Amino acid sequence: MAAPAQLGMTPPLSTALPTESDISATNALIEELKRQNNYESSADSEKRTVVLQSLQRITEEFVKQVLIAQGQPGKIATAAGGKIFTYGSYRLGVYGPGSDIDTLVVAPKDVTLDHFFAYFPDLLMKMAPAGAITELTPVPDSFVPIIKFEYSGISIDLIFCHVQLSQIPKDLSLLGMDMLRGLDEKELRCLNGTRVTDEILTLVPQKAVFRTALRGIKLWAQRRAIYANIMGFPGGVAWAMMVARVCQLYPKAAGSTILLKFFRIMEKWTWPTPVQLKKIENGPFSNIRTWNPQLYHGDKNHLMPIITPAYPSMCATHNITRSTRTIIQRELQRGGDIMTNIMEGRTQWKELFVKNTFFVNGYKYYLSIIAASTTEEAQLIWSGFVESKVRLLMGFLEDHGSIAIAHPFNKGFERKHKCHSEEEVEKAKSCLHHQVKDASTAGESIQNGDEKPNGTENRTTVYTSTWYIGLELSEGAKSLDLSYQVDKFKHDICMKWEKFDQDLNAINIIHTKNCDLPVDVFCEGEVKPTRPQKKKK
Ligand code: 3AT
Ligand code: MN
Ligand code: MN
Repeated sequence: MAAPAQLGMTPPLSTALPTESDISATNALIEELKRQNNYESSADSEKRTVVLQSLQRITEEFVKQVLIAQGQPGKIATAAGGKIFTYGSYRLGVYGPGSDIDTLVVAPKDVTLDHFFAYFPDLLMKMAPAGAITELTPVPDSFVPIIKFEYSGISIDLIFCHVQLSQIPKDLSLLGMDMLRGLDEKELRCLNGTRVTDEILTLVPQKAVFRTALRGIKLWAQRRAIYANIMGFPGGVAWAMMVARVCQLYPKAAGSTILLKFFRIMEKWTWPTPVQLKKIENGPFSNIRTWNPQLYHGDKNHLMPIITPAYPSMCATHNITRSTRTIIQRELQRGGDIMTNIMEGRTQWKELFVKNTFFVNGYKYYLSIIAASTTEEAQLIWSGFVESKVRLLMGFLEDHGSIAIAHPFNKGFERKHKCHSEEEVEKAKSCLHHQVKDASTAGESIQNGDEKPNGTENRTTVYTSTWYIGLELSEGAKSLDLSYQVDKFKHDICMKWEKFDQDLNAINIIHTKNCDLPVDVFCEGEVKPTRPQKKKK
């Protein structure tokens, strides 16, 4: 039998087959992942298949209706077809019970994005079983225009792209470059998710091994709070590419071995050498740029570049900062040490997945970044904007002489506050100390289910989202005056936003000592830091 073609830009480091103990460690990993509720039941997976079949039928009907409205004969409109593709964790085969299905609708050339938003929501409501579609939210103006909804309780992220074909064959493939012809940058972005996931899968030697290892890495990264592209950590695609690269280097290895090698290789990686799964391709399109640190100054600044394989190759980790790189490297080291112990039988998998201690035993000082609005709709947009800018504040903080590390928590916290007077509204927006101390000074925090519509009893609800940055001070740091950085972020970035509305939105940044952290950032069983006892004189 001919040796399989080499996957990856360098030959494997080892083609050794797994030993018995590698296999039993892998089985133990799968058992632990099951205990941690990482796999979905086959009945629930079957439900996903049914939903996707329905979305395929709705897509075909959508294309047909648009073309008929354009005056095409019914026969041609019906034959034009349309096809759905998936990307994200569903496509990679590493989804769990709570995962969404990231889905792309591909239509023929005469069907446009405007048609997608004009027709698809109505068709969903008409063609899906009664009551199956809920929380339907079209977001046409986002970076990637999207229709979000739940279908039979499964979250769907639906995006759209057309290609330069008048008929979509049932076996259409988006690999290669043929389908990129005539697309603008925005359209390319929509095809990109599917193209990247499909290509990653073709570049790993054993898909099942890759999936098991990636499930392990994703769970580890989530528990350690280093999973979130928007906050300066790798996202799902970046973690997948790192694992895929290790799979290429150990093509015959079992999942447990991949995890051990993952930590050892990534910990010692000589950044900014990029992680890439194949050579970067150049395409025939002069208007499309691919990642190239020799050519582009911006690309040279990437600290831990992980490059997507599908043309046009891009850096999936351009958000990583000096601080988050340090945090990631510490976690890789911790993970590597635990992995060695697991493989040598000295500890168990669950130790790798122990939750982070960002709040419990993290920092003495935190910054709380609070975005607030007086309506839920306004807050959705405002908090999304502020979240996408938190990394800029991290950059300002990193440039401050007294700060060694500005460590963001990977998720924001959403809260609601009932206010009984204008004064309380202002307080809830501007000073959130009441979360910690006295609820009555700036509106009560609303518990789930305790909500009354605005207006009753003269109440206003204030919606807030808060992100936390832990501050590690430089050696010998004395002053922690961050007013310049904070003001620049507030006034020059957040409040300069073209949609900023003084009557609806507010932004505030406050210093928070560990003992002043609100209780809801702690989970059951976690002990909140307490105020040090005052020394008696
Ligand atoms: P889950 O199992 O769904 O939690 P996932 O890896 O599928 O994990 P997402 O559904 O959040 O994660 O994202 C799937 C892909 O969608 C990843 C990325 O290519 C794209 N994506 C997600 N969020 C954004 C965003 N804000 N902007 C651009 N692309 C995004
Ligand atoms: Mn997803
Ligand atoms: Mn998604």
